[in-house]
Amino acid sequence: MKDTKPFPVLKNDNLLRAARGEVVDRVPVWVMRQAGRYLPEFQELRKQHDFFTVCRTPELACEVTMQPLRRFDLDASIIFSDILVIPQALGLTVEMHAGVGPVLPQPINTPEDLKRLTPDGAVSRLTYVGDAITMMRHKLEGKVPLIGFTGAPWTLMGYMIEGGGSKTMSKSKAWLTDHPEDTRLFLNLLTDAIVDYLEMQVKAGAQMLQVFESSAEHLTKEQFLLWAVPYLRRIRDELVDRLTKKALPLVPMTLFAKGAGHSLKEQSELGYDVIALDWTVDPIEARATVGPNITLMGNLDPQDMYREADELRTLTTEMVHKFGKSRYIANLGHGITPQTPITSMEVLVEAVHKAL
Ligand code: 1CP
Repeated sequence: MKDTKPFPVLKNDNLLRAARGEVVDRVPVWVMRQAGRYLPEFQELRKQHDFFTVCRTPELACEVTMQPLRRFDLDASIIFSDILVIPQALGLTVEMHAGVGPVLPQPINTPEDLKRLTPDGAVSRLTYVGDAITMMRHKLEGKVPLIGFTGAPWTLMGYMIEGGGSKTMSKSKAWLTDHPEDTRLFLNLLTDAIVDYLEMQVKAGAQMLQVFESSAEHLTKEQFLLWAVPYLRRIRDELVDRLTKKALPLVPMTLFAKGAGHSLKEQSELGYDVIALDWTVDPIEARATVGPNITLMGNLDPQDMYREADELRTLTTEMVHKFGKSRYIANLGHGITPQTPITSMEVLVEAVHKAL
């Protein structure tokens, strides 16, 4: 039976206040992939359960989501799942291979293959994510806000064509020139599924949303503006429209377009509340580019987590000083990597909170 009790009152809302440009008690900090392989308790649980079983079983997804919060004084939680649950809901098989990452054994090779996708009712095959979100809101007891997320259209299209991660994305990039009309169809199909999916997450209790355009790094600026930006805009516009019409909470949204530091101005004009930066972007330049009315998130180099504690502390403090206390959420510039020492997370979180 569905839990319909009201959610516990939020005690630490610094993340949401930072996203809305309100005054914070302390700079909020969380870490992309904060639940994951660098945690021994995650490794332990993964020995017993397949990756997508964890995603599909709300009790397990909540347990993993909770793991980093037990160890570190973080200001946000992010529901445990993966961006590739949308391709699964669209009818593709996705397997998680140890040491390799996601593998899609029957990728989309030609425009003809798009007929294999099953967009009708796709969101109804993702209700397990909503169930995990609702359960997690109760288990959090209002400690910190819960973030929901999705992959963005270009990034998802890439995995679906390449059949997994790719260093060059050469097949998907070939579509942009060889099949521009089918590319538009594909990206629009994904955009529709994403809007449904995000609306469902808000209904389930997500208090903030993040859109991961992780494969933006493969596009030229011109391609990013043509093949990513219009769909990112549509996601934001249609979601706001739906949430407003249905009197659902207008939760803050973050856009993380990795490798698209060349287009921060354009990103800042899409309506997202927060723009996440990868580590190649200079905080001072980013602020000058986007102006004062948008929140920035980031952007420590994940490799800095392998430095000595003193060095990491200094780098983190310097970063927070550059961004400042208003309209800022501290994070890494991409996901935390599997060999990161646990102590580095402790140093990072403490240094952020003490910096200002
Ligand atoms: O075996 C394992 O346990 C696999 C490791 C793992 C984990 C812990 C994968 C495989 N996904 C995840 C969880 C995950 N994925 C989260 C959980 C919430 C959190 O704590 O942050 C999130 C937000 C994601 C999102 C995700 N998956 C992205 C976008 C963010 C990013 O890193 O750019 C991408 C690109 C993926 C695909 C994916 N899933 C897993 C891997 C190893 C990858 C990347 C593969 C590649 O292309 O190299």
